[in-house]
Amino acid sequence: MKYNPSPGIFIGLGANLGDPVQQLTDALADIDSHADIKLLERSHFYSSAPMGPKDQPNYINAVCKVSTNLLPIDLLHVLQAIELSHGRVRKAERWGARTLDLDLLLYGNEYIKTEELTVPHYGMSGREFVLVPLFEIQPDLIMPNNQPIAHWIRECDLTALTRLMN
Ligand code: ROI
Repeated sequence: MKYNPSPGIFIGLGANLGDPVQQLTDALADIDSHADIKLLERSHFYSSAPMGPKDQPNYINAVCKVSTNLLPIDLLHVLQAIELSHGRVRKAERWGARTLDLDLLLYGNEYIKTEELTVPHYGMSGREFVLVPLFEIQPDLIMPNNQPIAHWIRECDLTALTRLMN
């Protein structure tokens, strides 16, 4: 079913190890320099308290909007390659700290559920560090349950989220 009248392809970025601002900056440059991907928009960077285990540094988060002729699974593989090139090590620990996390949030109006990929990304609802930057670049977004993104943000705790200047 079509839920979004102005569909786009959105990627969530997050990091909390090393130099997170630099990692996000480099990741955006990598995304944009890929032959099959064009970076259309990016949000500000946000500092956010960790969701999950609290014994880890705050995260830097952002969202970007791209256009691409890659299929969702191929886009995912590009994002995973960029994660690895930035030193991401896939650890057994769930919800642990990471040098770079790139999540395919939305791919137009597509619903995908395979072993490798779930789109819309399962971790959007209730996550202010995803929804607020997404709202910044696409305030008219209609979410998969047909509610405006502003409704989803109303359900979030925004107290531990700070917009950075870059
Ligand atoms: N918490 C925040 N604030 N930002 C993230 O990007 C993030 N990513 C994760 C978990 C560990 C769930 N917590 C997070 O994967």
